[in-house]
Amino acid sequence: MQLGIVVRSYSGYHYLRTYEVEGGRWHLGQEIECTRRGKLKLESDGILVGDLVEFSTLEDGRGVIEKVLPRKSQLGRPAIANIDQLIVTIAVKEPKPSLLILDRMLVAAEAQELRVVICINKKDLLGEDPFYKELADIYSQMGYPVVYTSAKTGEGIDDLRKELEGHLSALAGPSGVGKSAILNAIRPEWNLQSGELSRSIRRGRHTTRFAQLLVLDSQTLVADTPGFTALRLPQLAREELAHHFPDFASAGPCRFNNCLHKEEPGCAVKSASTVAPSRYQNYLTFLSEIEEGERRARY
Ligand SMILES: Nc1nc2c(ncn2[C@@H]2O[C@H](COP(=O)(O)OP(=O)(O)OP(=O)(O)O)[C@@H](O)[C@H]2O)c(=O)[nH]1
Ligand SMILES: [Mg+2]
Ligand SMILES: [Zn+2]
Repeated sequence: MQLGIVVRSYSGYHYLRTYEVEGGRWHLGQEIECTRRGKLKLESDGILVGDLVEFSTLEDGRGVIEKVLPRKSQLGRPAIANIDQLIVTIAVKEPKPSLLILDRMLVAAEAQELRVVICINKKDLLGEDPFYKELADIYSQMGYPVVYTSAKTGEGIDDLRKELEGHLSALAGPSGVGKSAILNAIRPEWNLQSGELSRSIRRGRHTTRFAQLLVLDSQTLVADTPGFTALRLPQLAREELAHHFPDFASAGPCRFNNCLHKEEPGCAVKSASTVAPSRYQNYLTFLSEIEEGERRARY
């Protein structure tokens, strides 16, 4: 049985690159078109891009996926398995960045214990607006690398490429922020489709329809993924949420050790000068969404 990593899927076919691991290093082989064994026991959500599989080969050179190996990580949006790093991508000005969506992506990444890089694209549109400096400061103080890029001028593209090296990453972010354009700037031969924003509302048009893994070198894979306009939180218990806010950890102990950082007296998070107001507000929003979901599940 051979091993493969799924790089893209459509209309019932899965395309994978064969691989072997030797001394912790990947050796990628050729691309194989596969179907799946009918009685294949599936992980949840079927076969995802990034899945590591065992496959057998048919006489015509095509393959049959026999088994999906246990996943090291799994995201719902973008739907991808086994990445170790998420490049959380937003854009300057268009589409207008939403800290709520940014923080949702970060919670999803933290819940899967992924390394995170924040990429602020369209740097060429930056101008003097202090908002972006504040934004970069908030997140770099939390320990996330923040990289400014411009797929248009090429600025910062090398910095991002360095962050990718040696990782299995995915670019994630709203439609139209330039995920595909950034990857084309890294490697023009990829020739990914990149699309205009809608003229009136300056939003993306969901140009990328399927996730696909691209090979930068044998140790570096990166996925282009479809953008979204809205994003739900992963399934979490209310007590868990604060664990996925790394900036809350430095706030010191609250009076109650089961503090949800809402209205409790002696809450250290609520009064912490190291927690940005937008972060705390978004935490409260997420907490009420989780509580609402728990209430609905009960009835
Ligand atoms: N000014 C400027 N425009 C950019 C930059 N990067 C991308 N764009 C433009 O933004 C638009 C959207 O780019 P895409 O690469 O399609 O965005 P995407 O994130 O892949 O969008 P989806 O595939 O829909 O998720 C295109 O018109 C690009 O030319 C940039 O750095 N600066
Ligand atoms: Mg795209
Ligand atoms: Zn508290």
